[in-house]
Amino acid sequence: VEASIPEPQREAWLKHQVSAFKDKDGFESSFVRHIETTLARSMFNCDETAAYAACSLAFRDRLILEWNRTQQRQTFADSKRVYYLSLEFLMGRALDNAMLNIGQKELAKASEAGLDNLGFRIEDVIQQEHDAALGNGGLGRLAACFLDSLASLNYPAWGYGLRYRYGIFKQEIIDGYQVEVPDYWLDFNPWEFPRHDVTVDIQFYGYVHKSTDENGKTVARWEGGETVKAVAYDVPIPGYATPSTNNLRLWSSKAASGEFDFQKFNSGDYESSVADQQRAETISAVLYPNDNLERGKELRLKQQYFWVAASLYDIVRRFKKTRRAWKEFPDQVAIQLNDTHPTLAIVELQRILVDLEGLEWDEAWNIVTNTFGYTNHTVLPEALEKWSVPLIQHLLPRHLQIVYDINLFFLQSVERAHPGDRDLLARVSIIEESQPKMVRMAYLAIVGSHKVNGVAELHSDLIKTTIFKDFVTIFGPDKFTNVTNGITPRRWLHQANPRLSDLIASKTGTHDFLKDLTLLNKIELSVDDPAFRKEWAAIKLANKAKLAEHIKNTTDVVVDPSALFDVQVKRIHEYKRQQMNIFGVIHRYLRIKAASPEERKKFLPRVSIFGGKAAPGYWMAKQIIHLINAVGSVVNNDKDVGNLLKVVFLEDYNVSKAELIIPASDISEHISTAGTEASGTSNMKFVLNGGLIIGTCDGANIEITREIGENNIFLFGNLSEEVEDLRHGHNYGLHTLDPELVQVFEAIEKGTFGDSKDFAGMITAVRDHGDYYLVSDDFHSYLETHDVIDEAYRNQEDWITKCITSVSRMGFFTSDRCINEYAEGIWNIEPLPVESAEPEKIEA
Ligand code: NBY
Repeated sequence: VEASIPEPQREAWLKHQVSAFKDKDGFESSFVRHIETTLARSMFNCDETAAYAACSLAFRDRLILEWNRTQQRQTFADSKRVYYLSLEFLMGRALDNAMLNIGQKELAKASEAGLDNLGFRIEDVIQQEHDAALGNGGLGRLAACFLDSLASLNYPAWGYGLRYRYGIFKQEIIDGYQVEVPDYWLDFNPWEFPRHDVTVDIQFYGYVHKSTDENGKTVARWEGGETVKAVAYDVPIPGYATPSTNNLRLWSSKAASGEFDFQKFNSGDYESSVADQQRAETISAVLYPNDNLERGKELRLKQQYFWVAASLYDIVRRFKKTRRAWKEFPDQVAIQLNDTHPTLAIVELQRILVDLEGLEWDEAWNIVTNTFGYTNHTVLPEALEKWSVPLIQHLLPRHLQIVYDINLFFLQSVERAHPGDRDLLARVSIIEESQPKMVRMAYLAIVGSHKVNGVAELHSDLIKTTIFKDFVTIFGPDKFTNVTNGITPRRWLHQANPRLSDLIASKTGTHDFLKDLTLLNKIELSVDDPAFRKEWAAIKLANKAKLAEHIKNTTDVVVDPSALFDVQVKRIHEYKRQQMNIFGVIHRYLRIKAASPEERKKFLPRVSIFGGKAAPGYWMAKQIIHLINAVGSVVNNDKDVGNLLKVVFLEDYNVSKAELIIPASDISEHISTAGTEASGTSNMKFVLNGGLIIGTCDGANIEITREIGENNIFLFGNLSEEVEDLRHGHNYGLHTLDPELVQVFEAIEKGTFGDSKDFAGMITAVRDHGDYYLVSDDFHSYLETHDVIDEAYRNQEDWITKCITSVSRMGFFTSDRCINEYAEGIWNIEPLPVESAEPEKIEA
């Protein structure tokens, strides 16, 4: 308020209001101006990198204007906001998305105008951009899809995350092994705005002083031992076909004393002043590259607190400006915790309210629990976060006291409701009585939130009946809910597969299905239209040819675009069972080899495509990558096999590669052990792009089947209810290996794919260590189902019918539907209509 321009001078401002380019000519002029001024280049030294920069800056100008207006509108309307706290935002590229969401890609793309007229091909310019890869996999990409939907649906929403200097590592495959290379992505990033004036000092370590105030009340004051500065970097998030442009705020860490400590420097202690600076900057330096594994590192805990404390300070500062009473906080603020990574926010808000704002414990706790919602993304025990009590004691001494108090009051209430049940108290205690003691973050998140949700129906049922069972008894079933995941059709259909998007629009009349995905059902009426079917098939073939070109360029393997493309791209993990897939490929290879030349003619040509990163410390995952590559080098060079089977591992799978690969798939694999994949979201992307899927009865596969019909999906394998008994059986020696799997193991052990010692771990895990992921139990059913797929693919007419029908029924899986469910069932917020109060109009 203090910084705003006084009334008499505003006229000059309004007269000079900046406006965005409106036509091709305006775009060209903005482009050239940025080349010549912002970038200090000219037509004599403008390469594709410069063209990308200028094009981005031209579109960014438009975006910023809407972004400012949206923020003004939201501040003026003063309605409830939602804050999405996520340690990961897997955004991918921004330029193409911005052009499409703003709806002005045509201006830049039209032939003989826009970029073309200036000497560039738009596709090449788009390719110049480095992915923003601040995430591992599904959890991070879900956060990015949610931001797109929140803006597209006009919800007042902010994302809060960390501005990692290094995102997920770049993967290189060298001699068949994964090698990790750092991902330095900030060289030129026109999509972020440093806010050097928006900073927060964050404390670590130190001591807690307790004293008694004039009313005899005990007050705690935490005096930190180390201070680090959080600097805000803002990223505009454009909505699709709406002016709404939301904000993603990423925090970067920096030494509190500025560049470095001048006092230390001047007194000759140069080294330690530099060391302080580096220690501070280390906090936001790198994304932890594990998915579904928690390792309890001190730096990770520092990252979590740094980010949570800066975000809460910011949120509370914004709330305090409205001068409302504290009890109204949950009417103005909803905070969603993306997994347990931000759970310290619960403790931090309680600390702010009690220690700094002087509220009574119960009043504060009421505000806290009404503010937070917690989303769980996994039931895997190794992925459930726990932090050691001594570590928290050391780093955040006051927070540990608050955690103990939260636990004490919680256990007291449990004791009142279930007197004498000592086992129950021990089971639900936030503190695990181990050596050392541990804080169970999921339990803390449940106790400190008003809603807990899983991410697909089966998963939400499982958390209620297994890992969080006791909490359903304590809080009742209504605290637990389901929001099945979704994906944004803007990036995952319109941007990734423009021809398919346009073909659909030609049948539905408009591109309105991108805002209301249920409108896809209209294309089912055209399922028998020969011209439509022909174009549908032509688009798939063209997408496959484009991927074949990429495969040729990056791996030297030549694949036939008319072969069946069988794709599994996702993080490499034993529970996702890429090992079962490659064992299946080996089985197919052995069958081809054993067949006579006559019999070989009956095989359907296949290309098996893999992609995905292994966490650097995940030895078994790396072995799986190595086996896939070893099988590829044997199979792809075997004259007996020819085009009947090719095996490809695509390096460095990321969001941009996904946009290339997914539209080119015929069959994709979603084959996790039943009950282990919380939802999966790429399953939705593949079906939406006219591919079919082979999958287990797990995660969202089950709901996809319900929507598209069981004739349109290839399900196989044991059900989640059977998993426990099967595992139990294995441990009591009732494990007889599937005979076809035995043949596969024999081939590997004979050295068919190189030194068999390299792959011994994968074999022993199944044969000797209890086959925890049930590879052998599901193997036969898996192979049979692939034979069914071969037969189905031979009948191209039926196949295309299945694809069209499936796409038409995918409307449910838009992230717009998820966001509306969260808004209504968890956040209690409403969209802010764009035609509502425009501050400049009112004030002018
Ligand atoms: O979240 C994924 C689930 O595996 C997938 O089934 C679901 O569809 C998706 C969205 O709900 N989980 C996931 O991607 N998890 C992580 O990436 C992750 C990252 C870090 C840690 C744990 C999990 N960690 O503890 O450090």
